Amino acid sequence: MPCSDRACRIPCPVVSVFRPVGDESRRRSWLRIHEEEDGMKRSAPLLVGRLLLVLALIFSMMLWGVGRGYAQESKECAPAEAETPSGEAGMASPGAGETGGPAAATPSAAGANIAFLPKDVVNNYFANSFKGAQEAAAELGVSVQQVGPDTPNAAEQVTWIQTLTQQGVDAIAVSANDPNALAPALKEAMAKGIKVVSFDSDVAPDARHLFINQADSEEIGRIQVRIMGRLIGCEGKIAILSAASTATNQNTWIEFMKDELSKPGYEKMELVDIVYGDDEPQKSRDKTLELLTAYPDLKGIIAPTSVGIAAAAGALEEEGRTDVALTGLGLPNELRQYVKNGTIKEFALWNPVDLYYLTCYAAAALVSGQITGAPGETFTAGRLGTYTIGEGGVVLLGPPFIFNAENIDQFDF
Ligand code: RAM
Repeated sequence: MPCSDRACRIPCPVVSVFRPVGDESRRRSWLRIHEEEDGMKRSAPLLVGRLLLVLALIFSMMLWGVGRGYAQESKECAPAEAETPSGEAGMASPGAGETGGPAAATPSAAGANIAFLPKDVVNNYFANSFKGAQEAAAELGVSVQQVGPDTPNAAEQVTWIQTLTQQGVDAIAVSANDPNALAPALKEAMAKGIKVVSFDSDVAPDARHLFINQADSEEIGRIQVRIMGRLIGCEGKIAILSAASTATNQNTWIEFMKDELSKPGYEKMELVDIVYGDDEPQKSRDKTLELLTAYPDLKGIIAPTSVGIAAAAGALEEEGRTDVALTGLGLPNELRQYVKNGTIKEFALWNPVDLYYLTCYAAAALVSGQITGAPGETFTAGRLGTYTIGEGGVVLLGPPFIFNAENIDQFDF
């Protein structure tokens, strides 16, 4: 009988991602846990002496692995029931994007002007993914623009919201550097008839019509701790390198990381610090180096930010700190070299191009009046299929991906 993720912990499940071929691959990805056959169970019954020898060998290998900062096995620290509501191979169900059944009418917002206002326009996560909005815009006959600060800055986002409101755009899609600081300006925009969609990083719920969430926030938070647990054998000091201290998305994920760490199985993992690199490469690098200095026996860093994880990877590589495990959220195109040279073994993300694509469709559906943002309403997002608005006006893109050396070359974003 193969080892079940919930039933046993050693030998460990190997987590990998696969994408189905053809159009389906553009709509949905799944994460599956391929359970490795238990070698001992495949083998013929062993003599007691041989068994003891094997166990002693495994034990000493584990000790060696933990000693150098990496477990040689993909050991899960704690069962994953809480974050697997659908039971789909250990990951959250998309909860939206369902296809099949009668499709909702295509929104007619032709001619609308939709403005995207990301945390900043320099970050590749936003800059390179805007093409998803452009793709949707071409299909919908709407026009899109992306504007915003050069560095993540809530005050500058407020100024941009005011400018866009004066320009009379039809919709603003915003990834917030601060959920509350942006709220008054967004409410003013809404009062003038502008549709407001938050994506990636939410604003206060009464300051937008919809939030397009890239994946279940709880799952995003927990999965990063679970990966780290596997990497360090569930033991050692870890730190979080975040983005802005006010960023809604990172702060939400960090709360779920802390909750995951409070579960039985993580007793020997200690979160010693949370630092903020503000999604700026140099600051993120400096914060990484400060962590290494402050905690010489640090075993791992979780960076739930694409800017942070790339900067941390560069710093660890330069410092030759192969004893410090690194995971978090990042762009395959920015982390490929670090995955190939072993600095990062696994990290997570979703498809940010699809996030822009979906956000554009949602904004158009609001502008056309097809939806108002109420839970239960549905809209169709082109190649991604039909989505249903959930509680709190939240739409989920889908489950997160896990990237590793085996699959990273399949992704180009
Ligand atoms: C950075 C930003 C963004 C986040 C990604 C993972 O690019 O902080 O908001 O979603 O990382």
